[in-house]
Amino acid sequence: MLYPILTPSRFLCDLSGIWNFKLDNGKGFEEKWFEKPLQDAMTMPVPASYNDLKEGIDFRDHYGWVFYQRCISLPEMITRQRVVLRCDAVTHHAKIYLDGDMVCEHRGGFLPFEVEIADKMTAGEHLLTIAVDNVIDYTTLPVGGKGDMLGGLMGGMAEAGNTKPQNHPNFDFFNYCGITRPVRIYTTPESYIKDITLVPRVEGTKAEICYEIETADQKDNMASQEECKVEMYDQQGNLAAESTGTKGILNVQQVHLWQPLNAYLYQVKVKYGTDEYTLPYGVRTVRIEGEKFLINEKPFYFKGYGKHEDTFPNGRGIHLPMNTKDISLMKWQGANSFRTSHYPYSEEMMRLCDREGIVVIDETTAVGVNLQFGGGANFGGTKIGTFDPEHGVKTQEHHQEVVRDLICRDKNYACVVMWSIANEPDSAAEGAYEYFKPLYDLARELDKQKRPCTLVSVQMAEPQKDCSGELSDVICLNRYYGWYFGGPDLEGPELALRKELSYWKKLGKPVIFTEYGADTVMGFHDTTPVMYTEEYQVDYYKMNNSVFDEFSMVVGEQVWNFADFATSQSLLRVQGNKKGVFTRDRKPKLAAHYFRQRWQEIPDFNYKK
Ligand code: GCB
Repeated sequence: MLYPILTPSRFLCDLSGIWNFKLDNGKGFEEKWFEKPLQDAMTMPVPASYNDLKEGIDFRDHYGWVFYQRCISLPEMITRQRVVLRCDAVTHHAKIYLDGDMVCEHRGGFLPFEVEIADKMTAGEHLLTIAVDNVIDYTTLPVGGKGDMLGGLMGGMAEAGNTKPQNHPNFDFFNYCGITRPVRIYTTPESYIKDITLVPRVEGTKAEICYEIETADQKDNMASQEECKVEMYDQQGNLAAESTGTKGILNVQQVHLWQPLNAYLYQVKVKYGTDEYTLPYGVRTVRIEGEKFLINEKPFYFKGYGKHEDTFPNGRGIHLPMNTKDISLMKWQGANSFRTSHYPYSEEMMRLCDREGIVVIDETTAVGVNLQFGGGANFGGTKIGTFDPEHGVKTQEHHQEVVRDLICRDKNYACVVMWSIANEPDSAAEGAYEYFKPLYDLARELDKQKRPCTLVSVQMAEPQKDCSGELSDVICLNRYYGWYFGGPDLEGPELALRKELSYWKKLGKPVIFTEYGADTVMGFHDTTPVMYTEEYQVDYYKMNNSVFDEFSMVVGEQVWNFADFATSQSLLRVQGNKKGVFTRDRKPKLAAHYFRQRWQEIPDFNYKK
């Protein structure tokens, strides 16, 4: 799916701004709020999560639907083209109405969707309503507990007589929702470029970029026979390669590779009939060889983070300045990568990483596929077999949709070097292999670049039983030796970590630590490093890192988390998760300086011999 841009053939209009907004009181659909202007509406910015923007727990924790509304109109000359309304992310379930008619419905809160609206955009003003639902359950990704589920603090409240319907996130981040990324209208000619797929092959100084252009002709709804021209320009604006036809090869003679922290982007200009589209594109290769993760044929070492899209008061709403700041802080430390834990990040962030040379492990929304233990802070969930056909999750079909849509959206980014199919699923449970095998197969079939695939394994899965061992190209481990497991002792956990790594070593695959961390409250200090102090966090990391350094197959360390972030309330969370190496407003804890020193000494390539 192409990112919407302004080109000589395409108009683009951003609908960001202050919209009208109303929480559903249970009557929104019955009274057809989408047919007329919302009564007693509040103001609400788009894009943003709404939760932290007005006061009160009933607002923040609202369960169910909300309605966003505004008027739109288009100049007549624009409506002679194909007109598309595109939402980049609506969390988690959207129904879109134009003048009271539903034009589109979409499930899943972190990937884009679009609908053609030209026939509705007659002269004059039109009422656009987007109804958004935040309910999560056994059918959604991320997974939520069932309405009647007890467990954790929320369970305690239910037991104490609170029967109000509420979400029970089976994951450790606040269930922010709303229209969190831009809503845009764009146009194309009737015959248009629908999609572009680029696959690099590099041989010495030469590169062959295999391309495929999907086109469509609005009139007969089939691929038409307009001429297709593809040109590739280097950063100086010189033509580096060209070809014609919807399928072919771009031959680049002296290729300038995209390198981690040293990005280089070509501009691939596609012309099809009267339509034009330009795609920034980095040429690089990715491959696994034995224990090594090769980028451009050199063994790469991942230094960086698991992150969140989480800021105050935007919630999960897109925050361009913070994206820029985060990458700047990572570079200040010598970090080179992050994982989009636990959902696909905005396309603006992906494009930024392509420009900044930040390496990305790209994750789906599959978090909480683990009914046995609950995600992160949500311990104490009901014991149900995760993949139990009757009582377990019902996410398989939607999971496939998410894998498909993620790869469709992100397949051309040079920054994306691996797909993460899920975070901490119950991957050692009965039925896990049967659940995950088709998802790996699908990802491998859809990604023409054949990037490695992984799932991020939880510590509670016994390594020998974890289906990741067989299915993943790279073993990704979330481990909390010295925090949830053994803390505050660091000696026993050190032995246990070494023992576990000796097992993984036998598989002969690369291993990346995709999470390890300790909650640390900024400003807590002590001469004896006790838990929650900044000193303990540093000691915790020193212990873990020293063990990683002993193992040649450990090819990366991604700390949990880059910054403190908001979560559901629970006894284990002090105004959120405090495992950040930076605070939520991006001030460094002691550990940030420690990692700055360590990572500046670790080269991006050839760290492990
Ligand atoms: C995990 C989860 C992450 C949590 C983290 C924690 O394993 O993947 O979402 O936030 O642990 O801090 O407990």
